[in-house]
Amino acid sequence: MTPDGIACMMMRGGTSKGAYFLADDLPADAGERDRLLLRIMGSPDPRQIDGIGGADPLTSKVAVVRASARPDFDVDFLFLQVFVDQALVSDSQNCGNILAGVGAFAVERGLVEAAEGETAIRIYMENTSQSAVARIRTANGRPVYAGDASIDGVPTPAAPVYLTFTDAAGSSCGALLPTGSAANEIEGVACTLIDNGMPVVVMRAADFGLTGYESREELEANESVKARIERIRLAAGPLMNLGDVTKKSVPKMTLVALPVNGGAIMTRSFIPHRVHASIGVFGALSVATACLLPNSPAASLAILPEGEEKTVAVEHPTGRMEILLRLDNAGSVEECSFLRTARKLFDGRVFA
Ligand code: NQM
Repeated sequence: MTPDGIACMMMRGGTSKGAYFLADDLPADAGERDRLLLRIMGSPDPRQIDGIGGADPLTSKVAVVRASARPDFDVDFLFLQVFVDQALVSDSQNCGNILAGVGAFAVERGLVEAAEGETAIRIYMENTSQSAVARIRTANGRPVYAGDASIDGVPTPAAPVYLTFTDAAGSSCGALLPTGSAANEIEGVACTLIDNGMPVVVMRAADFGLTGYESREELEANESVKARIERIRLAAGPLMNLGDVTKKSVPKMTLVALPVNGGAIMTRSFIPHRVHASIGVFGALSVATACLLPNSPAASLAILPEGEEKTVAVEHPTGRMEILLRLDNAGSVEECSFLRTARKLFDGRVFA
């Protein structure tokens, strides 16, 4: 189908890994593009043996990037989740981890001219029609990947990538709290249905008879908890203006517990059928925001620093994700920043 292959760069973005493409190198027709991406990643197959996907939702991701025609942006970024064991490609969610590699990719492909020292790239996120600014290290016209910034979930330090968002609320649900309330009940479980960059249902682990400190493997082996969480997810979808979410990777389902590593809250996230090895960027932002809402199930467990500008550490199975939050006078999140890292892994041609 593609005898000469397609230009593709594999990058680690934050704690995820994906195939990055220029939009012009992929078919313009979405159906044709998705069929090609399934073939490239090797889906559907739990091992993705006949493709470059890593047999895990966190390593079966695609970034499609183009020079932006919008006046205030440098590039447009479309995120696509390629399901591992189903023939599905979804644009219904964004991904802040894969976003962390977009700035470097844009410089690598000549879409953005690099400044000396640091380059700020203004990114339009097509999935949610929202904006991000990524600040990356650059020298001699190229991205710098080596550095001493560490993020939990990645064993090697690398150059810092700072991501800043100012308009994350209601990314996919139309409102931060699509039901108008921070405290809802589904199947007898107290839930916050929230969207500050990612639709997430936040619930107390204790309400499932769990501690919230279980391993990814333990939770994935717990069939009755998984079935209950999926029932709640399917009920939450329409309440969050997401419609029937049977075939969607949102909302994410996050269980929270008291923090134990000096952070604000402990989490375990179902994304939605596997358990995240850490937590997504926007996922963490939505959970941190739920902690700020007085009547939410998360607020009763969260230990939050004082002040209108605060670092909230969301604990997860492999460490913590720190978010710098700036609140407005009403106590709502006005701006937030994350430290991530990214690394080019290979650049070549991929065959379908
Ligand atoms: O929430 C995984 C990831 C993500 C998403 C997922 C993400 C985010 O870690 O911004 O980054 O929740 O499916 O890549």
